[in-house]
Amino acid sequence: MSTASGIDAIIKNTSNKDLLRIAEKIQHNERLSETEGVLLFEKGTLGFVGSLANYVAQKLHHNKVYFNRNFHIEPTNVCIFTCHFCSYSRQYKHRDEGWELSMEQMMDIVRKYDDQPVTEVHIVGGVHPKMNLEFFCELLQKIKAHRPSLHLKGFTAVELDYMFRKAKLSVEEGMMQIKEAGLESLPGGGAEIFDHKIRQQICADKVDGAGWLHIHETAHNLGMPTNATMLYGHIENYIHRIDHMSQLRQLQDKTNGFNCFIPLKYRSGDNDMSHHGEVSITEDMRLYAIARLFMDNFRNLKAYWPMLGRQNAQLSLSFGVNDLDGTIDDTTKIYSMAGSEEQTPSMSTEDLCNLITSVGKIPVERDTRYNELQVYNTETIA
Ligand code: V47
Ligand code: SF4
Repeated sequence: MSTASGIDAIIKNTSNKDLLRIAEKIQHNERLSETEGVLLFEKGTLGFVGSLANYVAQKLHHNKVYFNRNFHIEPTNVCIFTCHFCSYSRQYKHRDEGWELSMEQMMDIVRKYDDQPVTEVHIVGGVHPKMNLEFFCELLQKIKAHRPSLHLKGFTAVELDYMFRKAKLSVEEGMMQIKEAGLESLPGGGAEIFDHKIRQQICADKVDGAGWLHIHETAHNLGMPTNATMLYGHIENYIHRIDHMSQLRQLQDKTNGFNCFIPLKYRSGDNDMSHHGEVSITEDMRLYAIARLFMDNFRNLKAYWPMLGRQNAQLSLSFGVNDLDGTIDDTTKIYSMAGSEEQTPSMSTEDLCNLITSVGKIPVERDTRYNELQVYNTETIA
């Protein structure tokens, strides 16, 4: 644990004057510049960034680690876009190799959870040319009618951009329509890396960084919280990571509409970029820690365990992470298809709580907006 005396020790033992200045800034709650962010990637050892990140996370959350009870609906993996890192999608011409769920099949998934205390459904998938705004508004209305208390989180900015353009609506008009149908918040997908040159090389044909940010800003202005992601560990460099986080930090200053930041590690299984391989666990932990230090206006840093693997997600709790997402079952395929160790990602509440308590932290069930629903202690874990 990095306590106040812990940070004094870090400061005392740091000889590099730039790193020392960073540690002092963290101690005094001052914002890091982009140059300092890049410097942390270049010079900050795992021990240095990890201790500082732990200090910040402890100050914000003490020992609490959040999770929620949710399930996923993935309407289709047929997609008109051709992101080179994606192992999940199938082109429209090869749609017989993929899946396309009907309205009834999706409602069957919702009904499967009728007796379970889930609070959120996360709806996300490929961009199918025949699944349009009208279709998804009907789905949202049906789910709300069936279970009004379920929070509807859905659709990446990539899916929304396509739906709105196809319906010939502005982002503002489209967002109002889908909110009216029941959508309450947006997941963070589709952000990848905002830098134009890198984006052109990995996912040229979908909404660009400015478009992604505009969709999220519009949602925030309508009172809908959203998440933010960053796909890292492929062809980007440290400057691109900091630029991405900086753009998110600026929007958060303006709207305060982001719930959390979720770094997504590029997984190399079975896609066009497989030859790039994957970054090491040390690099993952350094990234979480630096995100915690740089993104000073994001309270919540999430490690998405189905992507990272549960042991690495557990490790990240000592590097600034305070959220492990949810008790998802095997309805999410995006990472198992990209080579994650989690082939059928499912964890019971008990498993998740044990994973958290075994590193000395306190599991707290939250809702989508991070209201605390239940603080677990050893007696309440069942
Ligand atoms: O945008 C696709 C990523 C994202 C790969 O908001 C890959 O709570 C790694 O955004 N290796 C979609 N990542 C998933 C997503 C998400 C996940 C969990 C929680 C939330 C949330 C959002 O998955 C895509 C892309 O960045 N992705 N392929 C891959 N091979
Ligand atoms: Fe389609 Fe999303 Fe895969 Fe890109 S990442 S190809 S938008 S499913």
